[in-house]
Amino acid sequence: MLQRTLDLDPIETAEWRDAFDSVVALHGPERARFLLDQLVVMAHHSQIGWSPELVTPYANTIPVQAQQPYPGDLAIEEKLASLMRWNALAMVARANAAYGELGGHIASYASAADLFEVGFNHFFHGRNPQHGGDLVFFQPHSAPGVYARAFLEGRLSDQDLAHYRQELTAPSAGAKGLSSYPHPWLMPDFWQFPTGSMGLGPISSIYHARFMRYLTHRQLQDCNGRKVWGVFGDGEMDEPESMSALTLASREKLDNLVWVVNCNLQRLDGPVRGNGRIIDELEKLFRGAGWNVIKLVWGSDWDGLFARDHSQALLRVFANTVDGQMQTFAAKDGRFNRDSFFGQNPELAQLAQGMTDEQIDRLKRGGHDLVKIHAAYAAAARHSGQPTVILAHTKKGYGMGQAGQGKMTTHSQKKLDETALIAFRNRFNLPLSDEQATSLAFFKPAENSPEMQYLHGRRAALGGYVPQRQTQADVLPVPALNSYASFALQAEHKEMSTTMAFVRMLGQLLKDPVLGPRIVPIVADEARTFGMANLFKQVGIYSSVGQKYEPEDIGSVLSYREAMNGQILEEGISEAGAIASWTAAATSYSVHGLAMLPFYIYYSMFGFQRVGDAIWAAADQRARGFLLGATSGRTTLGGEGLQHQDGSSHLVAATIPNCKAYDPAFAGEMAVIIDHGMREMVTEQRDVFYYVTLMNENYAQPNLPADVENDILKGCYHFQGPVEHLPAHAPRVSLMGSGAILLEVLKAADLLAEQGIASDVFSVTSWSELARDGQQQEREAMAGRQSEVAFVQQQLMHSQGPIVAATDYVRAVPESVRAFVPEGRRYITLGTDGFGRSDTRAALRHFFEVDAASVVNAALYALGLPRQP
Ligand SMILES: Cc1ncc(C[n+]2csc(CCOP(=O)(O)OP(=O)(O)O)c2C)c(N)n1
Repeated sequence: MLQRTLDLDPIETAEWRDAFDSVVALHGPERARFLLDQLVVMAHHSQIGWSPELVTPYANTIPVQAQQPYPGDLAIEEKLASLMRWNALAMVARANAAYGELGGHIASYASAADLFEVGFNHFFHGRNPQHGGDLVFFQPHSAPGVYARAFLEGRLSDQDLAHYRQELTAPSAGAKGLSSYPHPWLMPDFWQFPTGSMGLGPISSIYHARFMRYLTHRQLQDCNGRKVWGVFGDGEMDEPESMSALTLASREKLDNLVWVVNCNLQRLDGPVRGNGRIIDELEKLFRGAGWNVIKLVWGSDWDGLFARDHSQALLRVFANTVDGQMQTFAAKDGRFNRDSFFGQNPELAQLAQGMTDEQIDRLKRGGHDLVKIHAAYAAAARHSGQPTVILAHTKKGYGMGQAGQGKMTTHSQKKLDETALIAFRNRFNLPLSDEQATSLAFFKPAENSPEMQYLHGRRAALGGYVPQRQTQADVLPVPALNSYASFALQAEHKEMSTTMAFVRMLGQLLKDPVLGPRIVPIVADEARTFGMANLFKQVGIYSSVGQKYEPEDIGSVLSYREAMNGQILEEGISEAGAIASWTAAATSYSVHGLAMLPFYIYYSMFGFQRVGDAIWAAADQRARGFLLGATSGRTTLGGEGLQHQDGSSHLVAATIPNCKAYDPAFAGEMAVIIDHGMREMVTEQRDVFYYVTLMNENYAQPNLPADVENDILKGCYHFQGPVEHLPAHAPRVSLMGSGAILLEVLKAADLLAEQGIASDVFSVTSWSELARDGQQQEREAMAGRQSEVAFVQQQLMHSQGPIVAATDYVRAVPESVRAFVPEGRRYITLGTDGFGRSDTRAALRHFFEVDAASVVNAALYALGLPRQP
């Protein structure tokens, strides 16, 4: 095949080029685009195997003539940006001078400062009664820059800055400790979105933007005019989560979403694409995914060079310069760049002729030029019908000079020597004496200075300070439990699974006139698995375009119904997407001041195990909502085998401080838990979320015994005592069971009774709540404060003999309460450690030794009685 670059007939080529040039000159770009589109159609028709390249030259997307005049005071903004840079640097360097172990980053914010500042001065809206506020996701390790700004804004004191990364010691100095990265859990009035785990910020921003559309389309809150901005790293784009929802954003036409990818070409260890060009790669990726791409490559001082470069020598050289080389140019001085970059050919050398080495050194990349940044942001903010990504070319460690700019090691640089500090001061014209610079003094101009007035004025014009986390939301009443769950409370031994019971309850709750509309059912392509298909018809599946087709099953009662005001979020096969979606809904109370109540139901194995880090981030973001781990347990989901059978989610759930995890056996227990959770989250407005496991095993559901509600919530209740006909002196055991394995425990109690052994059966609804209570009481006691007997101990005290605890989870789950069982009583745990596999439930329970026979065996062993054949 011939190379596309081989020109077989240069004269013919020149004619085509001239023709095209004259079209642009005479009829303008619109006509030129039209003709090109026509040619593309022809090329497709003729099947010549050609399509246009997705990548454009290494130059700014926005031509100089399309730039609007800068609406701000450039001189003041430059000064302010320099102050932010300084205070951010001083904060990190001071913390590390005092305690070398604290860590922190200087170079990332140094590259992102101007990108942040243009946003703060001109684009990021604060929330106030007139404007719902923009959502801004900040690159985590650039947090010092955001603190530096809040310091000038008067929202943080110099003492706070002096306690960067010292959250524990700060209060004793009357200061607020500043968290390493954006953590709403640690700074609940400040940060809105946790971004510290790379990749989660990007995907989360997409789902937050989509959720705003959902709120608007469902007429719950008008989010028009509000934007989601995200500043992310080019290295961060490697994370699968960063990329995984790009097409959702374009499919949903999320023009309320703008990403700024800070392309400083470096990550932690070295270049992002040393042997390639990350900007080209991302341009292709985003364009292919349907985004509007704005390349912000070169600063204004390059405009003149490009204008004089008639032979396009610059673009040709850029096309052959890989990022590793570009980084070297960033790290070296003007002299080097004159020789090595402009020295590459005579045309370039001529372009550089009129410039001093200093001027060459100061040639800005696009992401450091306020004017160019503004032009890109303005174009992004105006753009409609697509999300926008701005690929901003910067230098990592910008302005750190020999100490760090473009250096391989710059990411982790936390200290600068005196010479470097003075050089930095000089580089940014900072109003600091040598002494102030070398002692890393924070600097804040006088309140009445033009800079400070400008700073406050800009934020006032944009509606308030950013970031700022608010928590006021309407209190939602929860209907009486009996009104929607009496079938579960008084189940009269009807056979059903807890999943069926949950779905029935959800269907009822959705009908509640107040709470119903606030419920957000979320699935990742498993609604039918969980018997939720009836909800398709009842509340509809959310679609931003309604339903443009006649569903195949239109005649059926359960027909597939998509609607613009549909309530269910059907996220397709993306657990990462579904959990991001859940997080957006679960934090709506704070981000939008509108309490929503999401129920995300999924295969429990694909929760904590698959997207555990995203759940951790949701916890940090103070999510309120329900995660329903359906088809849970290692043996309850018989046929599905090793990768589906979950024996561990409760172990992980227990490690999340604001997650309350329950493994109820019966529909009535589950109803009590859901009811209480709803009250805790939307009525009392506590920052907790619930994880409840559900089973697909059908069995007879008993009536809920009287007065056990509180015990269910605390984690365990006495379900039944010994059968009456046994003599008083019969040997006794206590049996504890949770989830589906409680039924095995109950069978074991019958088998033991046949052997003359009396047992008390406890239904354990939450091992983690029991363990937490025990640990809490122990801590109180050790601190010499008033404490109570651990709740699990109190419950067990009314029984006698050894204790056998069995679950469908790994043994570590029931082991978590070992320390709190009454003294002197043997405690044996049975669990499902090991890989799952496929077989019947009975076979699996036998294999994992959690069936009734195994419980009996354990009880006999604990009693010192011979094993029955
Ligand atoms: C999931 C995850 N992995 C690794 C890290 C550690 N980490 C923090 S910043 C960073 C490099 C970031 O590079 P880039 O995104 O290019 O941003 P830059 O600092 O260069 O602007 C790494 C690896 C992290 N925070 N999260």
